[in-house]
Amino acid sequence: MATNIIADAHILNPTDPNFKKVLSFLDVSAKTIIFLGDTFELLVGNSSFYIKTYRPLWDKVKNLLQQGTTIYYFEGNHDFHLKKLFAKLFPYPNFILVKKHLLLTIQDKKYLLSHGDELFESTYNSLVKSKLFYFLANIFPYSWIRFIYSQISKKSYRPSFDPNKLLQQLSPESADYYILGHLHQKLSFNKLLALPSFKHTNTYLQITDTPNFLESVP
Ligand SMILES: [Mn+2]
Repeated sequence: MATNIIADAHILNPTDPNFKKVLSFLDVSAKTIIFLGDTFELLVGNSSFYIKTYRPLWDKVKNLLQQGTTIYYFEGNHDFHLKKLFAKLFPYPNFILVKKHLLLTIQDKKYLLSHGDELFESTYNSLVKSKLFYFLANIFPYSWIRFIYSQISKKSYRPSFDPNKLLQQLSPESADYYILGHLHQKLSFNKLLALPSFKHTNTYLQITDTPNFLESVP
């Protein structure tokens, strides 16, 4: 059975057509589902606003977890500090929150997965992912988070990159494939695979014995 991965869905709000696409993606049968970061345009901290707003998605994920699907949720640079929120929503051992990267073995091959933002130095990233901001994110009302976010997030889209350099940065961890999101661009370069943004392409990566890009969600 397959492992299905999406990256950069950037769900804006529950009326975003993209929200429905993510729900349909969850209908594709899989043993393991991986959200590889930036699933939401903004999901930071533990606000009950998120629980109400995205209820259909949480219900679907919960159902899958109860049926035995393994779900990994990688934090990106738009969705992070989610430990408390997800501990509340998904108290299941087969729900795994990943803050940076993870080495997974799938059908005897080693995959190093990361949203990818950790490979790019950014003051924005180190600031908002700091412990201080984690603390603030969990006590501030949602409207404050949104305001702060709008002030500091502007630079965080579509980084320019050199695939050789990325591979060099990743290579200390040995793997058969390195899988990233964040670049918003489909890339297949030696062992490096980057997912295009799900938001713009409806594309996901399916791993069976090898990884394959699948171009649409039913
Ligand atoms: Mn990103």
